Amino acid sequence: MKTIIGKVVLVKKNLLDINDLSSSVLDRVHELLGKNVTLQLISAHHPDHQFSVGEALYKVGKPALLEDWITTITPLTVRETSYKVSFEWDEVQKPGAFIVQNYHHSEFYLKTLTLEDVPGHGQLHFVCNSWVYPAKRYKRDRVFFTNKAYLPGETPEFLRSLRDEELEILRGDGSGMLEEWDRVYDYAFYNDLGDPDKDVDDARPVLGGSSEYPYPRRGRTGRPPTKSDPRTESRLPLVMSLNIYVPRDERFGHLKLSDFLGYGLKSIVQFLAPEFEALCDSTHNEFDSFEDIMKVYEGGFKLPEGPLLDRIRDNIPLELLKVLLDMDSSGVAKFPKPQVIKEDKSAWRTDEEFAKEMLAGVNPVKIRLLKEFPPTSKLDVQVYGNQNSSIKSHHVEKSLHGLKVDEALVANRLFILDHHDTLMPYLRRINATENKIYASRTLLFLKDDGTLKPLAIELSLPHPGDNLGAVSNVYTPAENGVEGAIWQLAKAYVAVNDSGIHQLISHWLNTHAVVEPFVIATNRQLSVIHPIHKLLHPHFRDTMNINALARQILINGGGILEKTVFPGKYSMELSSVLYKDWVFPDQALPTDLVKRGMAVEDSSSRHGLSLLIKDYPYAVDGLEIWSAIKSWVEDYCQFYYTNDDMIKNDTELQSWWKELVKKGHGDKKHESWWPEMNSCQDLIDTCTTFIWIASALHAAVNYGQYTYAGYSPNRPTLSRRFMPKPNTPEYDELKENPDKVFLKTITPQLQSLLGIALIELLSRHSSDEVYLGQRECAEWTLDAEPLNAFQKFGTKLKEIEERIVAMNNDQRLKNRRGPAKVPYTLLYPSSEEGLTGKGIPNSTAI
Ligand SMILES: *[C@@H]1O[C@H](CO)[C@@H](O)[C@H](O)[C@H]1NC(C)=O
Ligand SMILES: *[C@@H]1O[C@H](CO)[C@@H](O)[C@H](O)[C@H]1NC(C)=O
Ligand SMILES: *[C@@H]1O[C@H](CO)[C@@H](O)[C@H](O)[C@H]1NC(C)=O
Ligand SMILES: *[C@@H]1O[C@H](CO)[C@@H](O)[C@H](O)[C@H]1NC(C)=O
Ligand SMILES: CC(=O)N[C@H]1CO[C@H](CO)[C@@H](O)[C@@H]1O
Ligand SMILES: [Fe+2]
Repeated sequence: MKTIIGKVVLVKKNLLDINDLSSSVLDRVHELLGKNVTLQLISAHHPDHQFSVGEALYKVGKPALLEDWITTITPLTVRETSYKVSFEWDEVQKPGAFIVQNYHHSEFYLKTLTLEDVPGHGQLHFVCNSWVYPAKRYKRDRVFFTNKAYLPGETPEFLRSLRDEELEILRGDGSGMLEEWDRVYDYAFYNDLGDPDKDVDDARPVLGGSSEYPYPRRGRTGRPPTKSDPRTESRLPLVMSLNIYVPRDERFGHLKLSDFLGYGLKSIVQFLAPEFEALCDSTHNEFDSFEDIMKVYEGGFKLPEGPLLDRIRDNIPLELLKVLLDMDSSGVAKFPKPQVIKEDKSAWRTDEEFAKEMLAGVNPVKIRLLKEFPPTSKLDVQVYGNQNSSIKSHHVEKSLHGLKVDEALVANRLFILDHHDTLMPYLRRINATENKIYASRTLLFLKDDGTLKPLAIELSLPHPGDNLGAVSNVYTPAENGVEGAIWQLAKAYVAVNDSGIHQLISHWLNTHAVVEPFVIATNRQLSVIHPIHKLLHPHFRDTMNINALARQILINGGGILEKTVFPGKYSMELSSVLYKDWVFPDQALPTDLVKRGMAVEDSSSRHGLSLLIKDYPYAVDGLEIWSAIKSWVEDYCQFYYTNDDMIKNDTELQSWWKELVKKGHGDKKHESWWPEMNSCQDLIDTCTTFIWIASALHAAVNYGQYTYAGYSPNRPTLSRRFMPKPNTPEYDELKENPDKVFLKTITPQLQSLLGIALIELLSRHSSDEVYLGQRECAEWTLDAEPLNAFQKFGTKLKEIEERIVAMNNDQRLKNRRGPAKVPYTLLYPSSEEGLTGKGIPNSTAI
């Protein structure tokens, strides 16, 4: 009998949860009563051991105790504690897995087990990263595997049944309400956003499961249905929102800012929102001047005394208020100054900055090459009438530097930000609310110096008669007088439009929502020892958790999103309509750029693409990151799969892909929308696109929110009046006091503050963020070649950082800074903690 010494690293619960100090005391009591934590190694049967058919192929060793739980005083500074464990071992085979039993009172977070010297094998690592609850919570044992990756067909015989059983546990049986300690990954529709039991007005359509409202699936929670509508799931009370079910290991497992963020979001909603509408009506809810707005950032802004301020003071600890609203006890708020106004307070008003932000702002993913003039509509003529653009050559030719429209078209110098077709079908309903918006088209011209200038903005409303088309007005640039004021307003309407589409589509739908089915399908179908599970897992971190929280308080009926973006209660419904256009392979950056006409294929160029606007910072940096991800994925996949048959033969991989398409994105299961999974290339393309979406694409549209929209006049989220028409009192007011009219039109004061507080939270990096090219645990796999390839990936990302810095300092690249002098860093891979406007975390985590 030999002894193998092991080291277990874990985090006790009381360290993560300051409200639960009693758990450590109770654990000690249990320990004194002889109830403890045991580990048992699992190996193959001894080769010369006889066993009959049907007998388990593996052998479970004797239980070994975690030693010194009582005497190991939990240090308060270091979060992890390590324990010694001594196994008695007489097998020849090395262990391939272990079982852990927790007989304590409370759960702990098990990080790793390291066996120091396995006879004949040396050191052996088990990477666990999982919450282990008291044994009575589980029907079957908790099993963890070594860090060697195995394809299903190559799994050692004795681990095979354990591998399958573990997946069965994770899939669950599809029934019952899921509890805190459960680990089940299952699918559900977005049917928990509304609350029909409260009021008809609080009901929302079920998103997902119908051709009218297709949607990606979310994680199932199994809460009972509402009384009024059996198809709608009941909601958790707001005070419970942080307890919404997600599989245990998907919850923020770390003592970090994101816990704090969750708490912060909840506080904003719980204590600010209820009074909100009443307050907005009863208070003078306008900024009176741009100086007034500046006070928000310069420390002179005070919330009016009244119920809101009282509520805030009574309910939110001062410490939290400081972080959330930068507010002191007297109600004076002071937000950090967003970068867009740091260097120059008024550069945001220029046409150049307006256009530059379409290439290097927070929503750089919508601009397209204009291929026909005037722009046309794809809306159904029978329903909507003629929705083609009313922009004429005479509107734009004065600004084309001597070119005719046709010449500019042929020279690929006309671009468009087109928000016409998307919103037109919703305009009547939205305009019947307090929000007044237009469908918009913005035409731009590519100048010789590589920058864009806006040529014309068309704002359209539906004709009052059915299918009679659009009523449109075209505005062209003007600097002074009332024309100048009108032009500023026209740009603001476009910005309102763009900020709503940004938040709902570019951000929420195209990253957060579409990623979740991948998280679910992977955990259900690919074992933790499957190499593709190991590849993708880092990119899942916190996504289910933040999405669950979002359903509770952000995107729900009456939540912050509906309050702050222009489609109001139709917001989520609109995102469902746009999901109809979402196609997975088109999310690959090169494909997206080509589809938008922003690049053409060109095998002689770097990355095989030639950009039509050479200085398009999102695309330039994005392609670098894209190709770094791609080579990493190639190196990794080619190590495990040496031919296409291995892909077809991999049963887990095939079930995974089938389930993702048929269930996870089950409303888009048409095969032509998806790549097949028959070759190494299919796998590489799929994993590259997924990693791109979850990491870089999300970073590009998320972490710049405060930079650009933290100053609401630059990216207002609401518009409340239409454009003033000549010979009206509003037009006269515009002549006299254009700023005042501007401020009366865009997002009002309190909604602005709510919005600023929200995006400040969302733009932050937490202290324990893990960036692209980094791993939390160096022993994440045993296989040497993937480890080397990963190192190469990290080195490449460092080189990209240097290149980005150099480009940002290059005066010739005018779009990298623009008039507001904000360097483009949203795809700069690493970052520090906080509000930095850069960094690509591995996953869609906030
Ligand atoms: C819109 O323009 C396209 C392209 O010129 C044309 O084919 C179509 O008939 C126009 N639609 C209407 C309703 O006039
Ligand atoms: C915003 O965009 C949508 C479609 O993308 C459009 O229908 C809507 O009218 C736009 N709103 C404004 C204010 O221009
Ligand atoms: C695929 O599976 C079949 C049957 O299990 C096996 O005979 C074949 O060798 C496998 N091919 C590859 C490339 O792994
Ligand atoms: C970050 O992303 C890389 C690239 O795929 C991944 O290998 C790594 O594990 C991730 N880090 C963590 C721990 O999330
Ligand atoms: C200008 C405009 O189209 N306004 C319309 C907005 O919606 C309301 C309600 O449908 C109409 O009455 C307005 O005419
Ligand atoms: Fe996000």
